[in-house]
Amino acid sequence: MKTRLLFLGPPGAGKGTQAARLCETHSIKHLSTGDLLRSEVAAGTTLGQEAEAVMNRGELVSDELVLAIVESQMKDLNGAGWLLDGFPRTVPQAEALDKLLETMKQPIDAVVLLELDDGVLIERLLARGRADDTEAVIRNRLEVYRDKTAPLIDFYAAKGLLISVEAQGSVEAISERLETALS
Ligand code: B4P
Repeated sequence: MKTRLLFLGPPGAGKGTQAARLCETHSIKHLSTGDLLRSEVAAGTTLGQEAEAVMNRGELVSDELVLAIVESQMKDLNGAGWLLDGFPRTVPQAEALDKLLETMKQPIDAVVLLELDDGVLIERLLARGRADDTEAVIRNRLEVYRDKTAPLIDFYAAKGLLISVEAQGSVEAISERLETALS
């Protein structure tokens, strides 16, 4: 089983949902930059105040801010396995992660790309109804994904790390597909 993982995919593909299940089953540390940013917002920290407006517009929080959060969290990682969910989201974030993992001597085992049609993504997110889940904001997030995050597909494919998983269907069916792909 591969246990040093990145989850990549458009907003609403189910990265958070599937990452939580996989990490629970295999006792892997789950690190979601979305969740970490939302905790900062809820706690009303300076960082959270800076991030909130950006997230509610469907834009990406600055690379500097996200990298500072990730670096501090990764200090606590041990060899037991980790899953970075929603990070990296830009090429500079991916390059910074490469450097960090090199110093930690913990190479990535696999990058999972969850693939899903825009129509289903929009339906799922509208049903979730978070502050950043209005139709106009979702459309902006999809555009930001294509522009800033989708280039990472080629970035990781070139390293031979990319595994694509169809993210259509029930949560259980997708979990089974993932288990098979990573075993
Ligand atoms: P994230 O928190 O990463 O969330 P997401 O991409 O919107 O959703 P995800 O793919 O995790 O979908 P989920 O499982 O929740 O990002 C939010 C924001 O944070 C970003 O827009 C950005 O502003 C900021 N951010 C985060 N990381 C950043 C970074 N590295 N750099 C800069 N900014 C960053 O599923 C969605 C919904 O579908 C849920 O309601 C779920 O219950 C449902 N669902 C899941 N699987 C389903 C299935 N199989 N069938 C039906 N429904 C399903």
